[in-house]
Amino acid sequence: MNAKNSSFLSRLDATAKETEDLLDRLLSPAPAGGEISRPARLIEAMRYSSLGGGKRFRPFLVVECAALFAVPRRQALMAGAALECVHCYSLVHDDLPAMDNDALRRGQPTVHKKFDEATAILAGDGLLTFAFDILSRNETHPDPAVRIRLVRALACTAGLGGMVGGQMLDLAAEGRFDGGTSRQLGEQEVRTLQAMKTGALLLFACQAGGILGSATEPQRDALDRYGSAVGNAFQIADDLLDLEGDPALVGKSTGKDAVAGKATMVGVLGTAGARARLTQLVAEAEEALAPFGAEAAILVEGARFVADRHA
Ligand code: GRG
Repeated sequence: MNAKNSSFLSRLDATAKETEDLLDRLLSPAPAGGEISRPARLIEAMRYSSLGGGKRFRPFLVVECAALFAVPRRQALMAGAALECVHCYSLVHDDLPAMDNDALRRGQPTVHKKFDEATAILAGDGLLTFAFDILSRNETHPDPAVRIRLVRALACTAGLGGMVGGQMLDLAAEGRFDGGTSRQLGEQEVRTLQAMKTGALLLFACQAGGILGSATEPQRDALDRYGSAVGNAFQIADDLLDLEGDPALVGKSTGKDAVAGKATMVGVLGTAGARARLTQLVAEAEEALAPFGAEAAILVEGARFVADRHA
């Protein structure tokens, strides 16, 4: 590990710890203002789904993009915590028997295995809606117009035209609604599917920094280009991990994409082609950040981390 890499990892780790502490506070068993009660089994499952694991790379992106505009860290952490709630919900629902049917996540039993299926569905629903509660709080930003922009951007990112839509395309490509016959997608179709299913949340992380910091249009464009490249790279790295990763390091079962007939960039470009695309995406990410100069060095490291990750 070189010095640059170790300083990146310590900043990632610092954001992960702060996000963990914040989620621990926000998801306390006591009801918050406006709530009637927090049922013990539900809050336990929501805490199990969202605490004690995960790289917290999405909150890291929010915090570091927001830092380009000198946004107070506590505000960026709130937006990062909201995004992490959506991410954790997606993992809980993705692991369900009706979706990917996984028994292991982050090296632990998945939520429906640890609790039961109904509780896992409700824990996911609870985390998704809680994300919007977090974004709407004064602590996230004192200006309600900024909070509304965050809420709308996250809703578009997570829903029909973003992650949920991407998951639908993914299941359709597997042949779920077509008698089990998987369909070979072309490169552009796989790109669209992946940009929606995985890329959208990573792109939102970068956009959120700009929204919190009232970025100018050219600055927003730069963050969009960086976020798209990182989102794209993240999924390709994930596809490679599914093919070649060590389940003990990845914390979940691997080798499932080929069995399920999933549409992946590795399937379209081959392993060498996918690796070449990763290198190109890291270069695109770096180039997009050029207007921010040295201030954005940590985000360049972030793009490299995504491409090289082993877990
Ligand atoms: C079920 C609505 C719904 C959506 C599911 C995100 C998603 C859509 C499915 C997850 C499937 C998957 C493994 C996609 C690859 C990208 C991804 C989200 C990997 C896991 O993210 P990490 O590596 O996880 O950031 P940690 O554990 O570090 O938080």
